[in-house]
Amino acid sequence: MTAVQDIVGAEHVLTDPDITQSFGTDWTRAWSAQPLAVVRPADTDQTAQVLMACKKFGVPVVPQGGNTGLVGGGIPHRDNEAIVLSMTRLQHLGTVDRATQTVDVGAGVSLARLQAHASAAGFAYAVDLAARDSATVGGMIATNAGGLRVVGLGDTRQQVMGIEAVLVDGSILRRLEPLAKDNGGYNLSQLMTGSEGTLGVITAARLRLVRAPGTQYVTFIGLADVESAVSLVADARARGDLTAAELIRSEGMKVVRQVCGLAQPLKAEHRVYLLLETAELPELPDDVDAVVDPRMWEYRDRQAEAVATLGIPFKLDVCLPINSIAAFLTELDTLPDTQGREVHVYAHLGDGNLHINLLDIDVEMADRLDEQVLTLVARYGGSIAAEHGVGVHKTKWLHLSRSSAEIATMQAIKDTLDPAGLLNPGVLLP
Ligand code: FAD
Ligand code: 2HG
Ligand code: ZN
Repeated sequence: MTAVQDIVGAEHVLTDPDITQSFGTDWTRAWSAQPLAVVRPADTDQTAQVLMACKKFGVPVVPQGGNTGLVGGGIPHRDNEAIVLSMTRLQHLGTVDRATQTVDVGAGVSLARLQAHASAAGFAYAVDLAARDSATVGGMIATNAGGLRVVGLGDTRQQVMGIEAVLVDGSILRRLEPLAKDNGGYNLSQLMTGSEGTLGVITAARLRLVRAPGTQYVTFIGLADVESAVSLVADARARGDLTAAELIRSEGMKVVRQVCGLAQPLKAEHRVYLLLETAELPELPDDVDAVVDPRMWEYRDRQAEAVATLGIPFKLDVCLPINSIAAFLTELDTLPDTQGREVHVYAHLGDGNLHINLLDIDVEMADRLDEQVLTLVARYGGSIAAEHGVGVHKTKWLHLSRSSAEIATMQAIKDTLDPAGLLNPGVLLP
């Protein structure tokens, strides 16, 4: 540890188990292991030196941002085996470049800080998610975070113009210039995007900004079934001003109201609730139970928090062709291990992205649920990892969404960039 203390300063190498424990436990509390130490570099050069020291001594490294990931990818997996490389000190926020509508940002900047910075310059950052106060730019790029506005503005990958990342041997890949065209070979920034800390450590990024939104209408609609919600999303899409289309099932509505003390927002209770964010008021049938109010976002934003208050949630994050969602949900509710249980489903419906949460699930049942639900997803032509990544949770199931040729290619890239397998071992690849 002395070698690393000499690089970052003793005060930035945390070894007291009472302090490091929280860095070794994920947001859901489903995964936990004691880090060897938590190392907090101040900048790119220190990150490179720490990685070189870890390579020299053969110590595995788990890059970590805000530790809000939901697939166990940002914490060690065995006690006292790996260091956590906490990137939150990289807080650089460049001046917004108005001519290119871009900004360069340190990996440790939180989403909320980035959004405030963009807004102060008259722009917006396209990606938004409920963990905005803690999730970092580095973590969002590493997971290719999606969130609430993908249907209108795209995912993180679509905002990344270039990144700076450090490889395990300490070499630095830097592509931070605001160039709209730059076809010099493979796009290594996009290779790092979504690599979940397995190929390199992201230290900074050049991100696209979008125009600040004008008036947005948030319409919250109670519906009898998912088919009606999908049909309203299609109508809103066709008008071309849809920026968000989110769904909550009745179980989630009940829990968020109970846990967060929120009022019943509509005249009656419904099986399904749809939130549409649009620039013009959407056209709805006359007799529909709906309200137009930006505060309706809270019912959707607080779903994860509400369900986690009731216990350690079992989570799956999957993507389906949107027209298959109603049929998929009918089958989901009748699987051997979901039948008779409350299955909490909330969704970025516009993207076909469902979040499935169940409570009181032990390890064996979790394994059976993984198999039953993810096999069903594959049968519908969906993705087993929509926006949270593969992490440690889904490595075993990657073959359901990727061919053996694709997995072998990914493994070859991993072996080339990290031959000793020191970066985030056990994550993403089986
Ligand atoms: P961490 O959790 O610290 O790490 C996540 C992964 O990235 C790990 O594999 C880690 O090793 C790697 N990593 C972190 N930093 C770096 C770095 N600098 N270089 C290389 N690798 C790195 N996600 C969505 O996509 N959409 C949502 O709507 C959404 N909503 C959420 C709501 C709540 C309440 C919570 C708790 C989480 C939500 N998430 C959502 C999941 C999570 O916020 C995202 O995955 C986010 O991108 C993680 O960022 P982080 O900084 O916390 O990363
Ligand atoms: C959301 O969209 C997040 O609310 C969290 O991605 C998903 O809690 C979850 O399963
Ligand atoms: Zn989500």
